[in-house]
Amino acid sequence: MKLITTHETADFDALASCVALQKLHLGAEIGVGGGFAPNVHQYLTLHGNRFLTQRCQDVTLSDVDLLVVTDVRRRSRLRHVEQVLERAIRKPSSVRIVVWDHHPSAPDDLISDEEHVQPVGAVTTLVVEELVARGADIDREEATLFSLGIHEDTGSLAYSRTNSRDAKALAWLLGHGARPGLLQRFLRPPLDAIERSLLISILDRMEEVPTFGTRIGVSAHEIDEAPAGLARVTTEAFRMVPHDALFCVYRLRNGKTHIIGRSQSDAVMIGDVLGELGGGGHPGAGSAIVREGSLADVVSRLHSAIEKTCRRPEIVRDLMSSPVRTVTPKMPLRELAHSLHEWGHAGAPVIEAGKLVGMVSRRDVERAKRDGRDSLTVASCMAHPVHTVGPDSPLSDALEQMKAHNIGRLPVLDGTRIVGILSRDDVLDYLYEG
Ligand SMILES: [Mn+2]
Repeated sequence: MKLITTHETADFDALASCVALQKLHLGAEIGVGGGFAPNVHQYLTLHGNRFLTQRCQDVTLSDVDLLVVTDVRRRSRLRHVEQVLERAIRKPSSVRIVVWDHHPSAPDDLISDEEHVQPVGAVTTLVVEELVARGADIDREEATLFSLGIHEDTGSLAYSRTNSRDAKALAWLLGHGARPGLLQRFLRPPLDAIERSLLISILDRMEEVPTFGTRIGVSAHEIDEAPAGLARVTTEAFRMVPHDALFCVYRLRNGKTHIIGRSQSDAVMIGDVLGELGGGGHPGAGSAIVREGSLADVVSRLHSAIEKTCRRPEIVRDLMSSPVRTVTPKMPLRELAHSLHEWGHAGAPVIEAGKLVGMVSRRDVERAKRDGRDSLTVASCMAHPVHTVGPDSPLSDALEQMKAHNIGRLPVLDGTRIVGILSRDDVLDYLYEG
C-alpha cells in the first residue's frame, strides 16, 4: 500500500501537497494524524468527497510499502506513522520513504530514500513544479486547492520566505483553472464566537518581554482545552499589535502547554526559539507543545529561549551615514542651495559652536526662493527644535520617530556631538537589501 501523510493539524499547504502527490503516486492514499486546521476542516466539509483522506489509525500501517511524507520531516511530528518509520529502520527493504518538505533541517529529521527539500514558500510549489515538468493535467478544483496551499504558506506571496518559484507555480495554477474568487472564503473564514473571545483575551493579557530593541509580546493563558483555531487566532492577534514578534502560550487542563509564535523580524527566528522548547517551524511562524511544568515555568523557559536565540536587532550606528556635512546658521541660503546640490543631499544639520541648533532641507530653500526670501541666511528657515536619536538606539526607535514627526533625516548625537545622520534612503537601502 502507498500512503501519503503530513504533520498533525494539517494546513492547506499540507493537504494541497498530499493531493498533488497523489497525482505523482497513482493509487496512493492520504492518511493524516491529528486532524486539520480549522479553515481546512471547513473546506473539507464541502470537498471531503472530492479529496478523500483518512485517519492513520484506520490504516493498516503494516501494509505500507511506500510512505510519502510532505510538509514535515521531523520524527517528533510524525508519531501517527511511527510504526512505519520504526520498520524502515529495522527492515529497510520493507518500505521506501520519500520526503517533500520546505522547512529548515532539525536534529530529529527522518532518514529517507528520496528527498525533495528546497527553501520555497510552500511545499506545494515543489510538487506543482514536478506536475508541470511531467505535463500533468489538473482540474479546477485541484488547481484551486493547490493555490490555497501556496497562498496560505506565503501569506498570498507577502511573507519574506516567498520566492519567485511560488509565484510561477501560482501563475501556472491560474492558467489551469484555479478560482481566485474562492480563495479568501476558504483561507480566512470569519472567527467564531470562541475564537473571537480568545482573540480579545490574547490582546488583554499581552506582556512585553524586555529585549533590547525588539518588541516581543507574550500572552499566557490557562484554558480547559485547546480550541481548534489557536494558530489562526494568534495570526489575527499578531496583525493587530505593533510587536515584532508574538508568542501565545496556553496551558491546558491536561497539563500540556501549547505555544504558538509569529514574527516579522529577522532578530526573532520563531523556529529557533521554539526549537529550544522541543517545537520548531519557520523563521516567521512555528509552534511547540511542552508536556510538563506550570504556566509560569513554561513562560520563563520561553523567556530564556528568546534570550538565547534572538539576535541583536540593527542599531542606528549600523545604518547611519557618517561623517556628516553640516552648515552654519549664518550661511546664505543661495550658498546652501549650491552646497546641497553639490553634495547630493536633501538637507543638512545646522551647527553653531559645536552644537546642533537646527535642520535645514532643500525644500526649505525652495520655499524661501518662491517667497523671495532667498537672500536671507539658513537661520531664517531652519527647523528647530530638532528630533535626534542616539547611535546605539535600535533602528525601530528611529523609524518610530521618523513616522511620528514625518521627518526624513534624523541627526545622530553621541552626547551633544553629531556623529552621523540617518536618512530615509539609508533605511530604504537596508530594508530592500534584507
Ligand atoms: Mn508548509
